[in-house]
Amino acid sequence: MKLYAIVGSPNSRKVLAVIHHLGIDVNIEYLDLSEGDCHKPEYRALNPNEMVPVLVDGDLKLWESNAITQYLVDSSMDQTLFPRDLKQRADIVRWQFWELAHFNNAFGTLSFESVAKPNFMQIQGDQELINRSADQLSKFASVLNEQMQGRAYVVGDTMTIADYSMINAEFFKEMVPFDWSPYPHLNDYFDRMRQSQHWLATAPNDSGDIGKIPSA
Ligand SMILES: N[C@@H](CCC(=O)N[C@@H](CS)C(=O)NCC(=O)O)C(=O)O
Repeated sequence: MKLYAIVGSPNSRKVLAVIHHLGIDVNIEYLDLSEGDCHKPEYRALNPNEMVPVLVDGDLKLWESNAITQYLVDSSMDQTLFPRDLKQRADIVRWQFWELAHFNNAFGTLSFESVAKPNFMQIQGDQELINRSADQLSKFASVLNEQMQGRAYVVGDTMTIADYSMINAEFFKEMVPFDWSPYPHLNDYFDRMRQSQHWLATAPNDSGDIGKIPSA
């Protein structure tokens, strides 16, 4: 199997953490953001969205990070990250849909406009989008905060792929213009998850490495 990824990309990190957690052998190819590798014809043939991550397994070219996490676990012997039990799976899939559509849509837009654009791309973020995404984030952060009260993981009693999906933008958490103080259970959860060994293993060594091909 081969995974196309970008160093520091939140959606790449969520898949890389699952690969690390499973301890499976996947060939990782990092793309160079500044060289526009995502937009080259050979890459567009793998993912017409021109985004990472993409997993290639034989004739399967799979994009969408959450789909990749599910496929990787189902292809392995692991019984806990994405259990076979239908109700547990539905719960995990629900939270993966929710993070993509709501929580991380807001958090991701806020991170991109307020942090990534000015710091990594030397362009100004869109203030209207910043305001709107911060507004949306406050609504969805409340939902996650409530869910995390008295719980260690989003679903069940052990870590699942829903957790790696949920925290994918943690790198940006303290950098975005957003008051996280009303969400103590969410904050505790992020603090625990960001220290977990498989997540930590996916962190860039240096923020200067983000988007670049790591030196061997
Ligand atoms: N829904 C997609 C989103 C993928 C995505 O947003 N990828 C970003 C990096 S985290 C990307 O490839 N950005 C490069 C670009 O847009 O040129 C997924 O979950 O895989």
